[in-house]
Amino acid sequence: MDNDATGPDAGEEALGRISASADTDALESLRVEFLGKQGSISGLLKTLGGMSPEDRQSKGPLIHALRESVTSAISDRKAKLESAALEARLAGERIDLTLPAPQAARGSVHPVSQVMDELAEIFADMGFAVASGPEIEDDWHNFTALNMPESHPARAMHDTFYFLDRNADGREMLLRTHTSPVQIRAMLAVVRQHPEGAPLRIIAPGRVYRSASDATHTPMFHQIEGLVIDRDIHLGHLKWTLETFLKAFFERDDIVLRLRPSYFPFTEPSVEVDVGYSLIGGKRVIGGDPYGPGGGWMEVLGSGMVNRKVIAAGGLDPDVWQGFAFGTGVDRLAMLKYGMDDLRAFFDGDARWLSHYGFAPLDVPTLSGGVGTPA
Ligand code: 2NL
Repeated sequence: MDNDATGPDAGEEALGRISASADTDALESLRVEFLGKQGSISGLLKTLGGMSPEDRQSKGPLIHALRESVTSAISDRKAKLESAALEARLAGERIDLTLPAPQAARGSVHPVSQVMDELAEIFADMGFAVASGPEIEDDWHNFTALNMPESHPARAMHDTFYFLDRNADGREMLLRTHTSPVQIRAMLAVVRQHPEGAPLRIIAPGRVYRSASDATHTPMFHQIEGLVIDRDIHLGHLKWTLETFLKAFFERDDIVLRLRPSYFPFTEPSVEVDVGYSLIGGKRVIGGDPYGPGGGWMEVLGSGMVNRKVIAAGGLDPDVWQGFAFGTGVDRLAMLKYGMDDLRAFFDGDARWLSHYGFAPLDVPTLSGGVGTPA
């Protein structure tokens, strides 16, 4: 047997074919051809067994060296082909950072939520806590405790949604028509916690329900009420509190209030609070001179000194404790501050309305951006 299979030519040819292999598949067939079970170099290794000791001594090292050089040539080529494939992939998949980023869908905060946050912030600065309570109420908390006994004409004026069944105490159940029951519950809760039962400073914002539906009334709307109970509280405290609140909310110092006598069953005396408006660019804007051209008064709040009967219903002695209370519509406040003209659109759930009037999700409830804010 001649030594062409192990000679320099055979080795060179194998190494040349390996370095010329175009891809890993071609390389793998070469590996099988040379080093596989039936491979040519494996065949040479097998011939060693049948050789004379002299032949084995002279050819053995050559055959082993050939196997080694082919093995390492294959693994070198394999690494090269793989890194070339990776380079090609990276070149093909390169990201163009100059392309415009895809638009991420962004939610926005509903103006009612924004205004509720603003109100909580303003009243927190004046020492008020936020109270909440059930939207499904009984007629005692919603009416009776507020000096509206059964068959009181004011009950009929509320267009109440009633449930068919009464509760375990035999009370009629209803959707609360105002947030006043929250304040009754807050008074009773404080009385349970402290023998004194007061003082108390709370606001109660939330959803309320009345069976009315037209351009300016939706069956569900939002109200905020405030209640202060302490010793020696009088109308002056009420006026200062509302004036401070309205100036902060509408972000103007030139806000004037007009208090008119009124009637609510739960307050005595009761006052309706008007605020002066003026014209900016043909639009009515809160603040400015109500007696100037196009100016006037707009009713924004109802309020009064808490009726003695309501103080007593809250578990307090009306000879010791006095208080004032007020209430207004959150939706209407939002319309006045941010310039919407149709209440119904508030609750249509039309995303286009939200993108027009909504607020960025991460906007803190800073008090800025109302239509009346001078540029
Ligand atoms: C309005 C008027 C008002 C109150 C609400 C109240 C609550 C308690 C005791 C006494 Cl617990 N009063 N709330 C007082 C006066 C007016 O709301 O026009 N609301 C939209």
